[in-house]
Amino acid sequence: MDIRHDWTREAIADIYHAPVLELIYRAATVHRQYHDPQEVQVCTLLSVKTGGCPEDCAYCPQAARYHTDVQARKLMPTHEVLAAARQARQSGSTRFCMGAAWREVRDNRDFDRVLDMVRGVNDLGLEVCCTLGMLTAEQAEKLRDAGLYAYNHNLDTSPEHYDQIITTRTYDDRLQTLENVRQARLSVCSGGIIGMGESVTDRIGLLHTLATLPEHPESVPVNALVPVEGTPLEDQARVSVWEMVRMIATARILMPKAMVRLSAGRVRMNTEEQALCFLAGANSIFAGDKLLTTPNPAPDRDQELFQTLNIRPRKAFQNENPRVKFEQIPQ
Ligand code: SAM
Ligand code: DTB
Ligand code: SF4
Repeated sequence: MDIRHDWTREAIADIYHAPVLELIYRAATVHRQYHDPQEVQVCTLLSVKTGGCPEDCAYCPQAARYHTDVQARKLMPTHEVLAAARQARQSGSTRFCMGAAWREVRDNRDFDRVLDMVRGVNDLGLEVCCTLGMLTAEQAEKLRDAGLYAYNHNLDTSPEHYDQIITTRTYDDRLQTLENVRQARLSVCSGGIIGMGESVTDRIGLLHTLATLPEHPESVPVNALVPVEGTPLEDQARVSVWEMVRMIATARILMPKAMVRLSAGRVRMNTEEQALCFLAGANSIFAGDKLLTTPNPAPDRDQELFQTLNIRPRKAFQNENPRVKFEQIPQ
């Protein structure tokens, strides 16, 4: 099957609304054509700069304007970050993602320190990823030169629903950052969140935006909202596993080569539910008992999950190097 970039919303809706077992079967078939279904990428997240963020993302416990239990902290010292990265590698992670509660990257001393962190984590042989908010093409290039492998920047929801969730920046700002990241030949990680009160049409709209980008993101995180007390979305109802499955399966069919990441929300899913998500084409997870600020399944629970489902953690840098790919195939 060819990789398509011309998906219509109607075609995506037809896939999304297929009978769920048929949808899983189709997604599992695509998954097997492009990936080893026994292999799951294990990534670790670390919040290197927590809380105090000026943005108003309605889901986020790190926005300064909401009163949550998250305490704002300064940028972590590099040696502590590298100790956490070593620990992550020790426990089988091959990708290490550093998050900062920033609206955007600024050219200041903190950014220079993040560049040092990137160099250090890259030296450990881990795929380094950052999620630092908006950034310019020049900043993306600096990160790449320091050894960054991937940049995470989520579109979160559909263009229509965006201003219900965030008002302090626009969807176009988000798309511009993704373009800047691409221009620097970094691997792109971009996905969204379900369970924020969006309609199914919004979910289809998000998938449509991702699947019609000039190049599909190499990695697509699908998050279930973790409702946090003090945020405007604190009382949102939990999404059912079938909604996660439909989202993951549709993403897998639309973007066959991407790593589809079963991200936030695993803490409320049992083994059987997570197995359905892997069957539907998810092939990456975040490990470690914390995401950025909220809980994630304990390492021994994940070890059991991997044993029960006979899943193997994937090695680092197994994808073709996105930089090489970019150079070989002129755009
Ligand atoms: N400040 C940067 C930004 O917004 O791009 C990077 C960090 S931000 C916390 C990274 C992503 O985490 C968000 O884009 C959102 O998709 C996800 N996220 C944040 N809070 C969440 C929650 N409560 N539940 C699920 N996903 C969440
Ligand atoms: C993504 O899509 N999910 C991760 C990662 N990318 C940065 C973040 C989830 C955060 C969940 C809320 C928290 O722990 O603060
Ligand atoms: Fe800030 Fe990112 Fe949270 Fe939005 S999602 S409030 S930008 S840390």
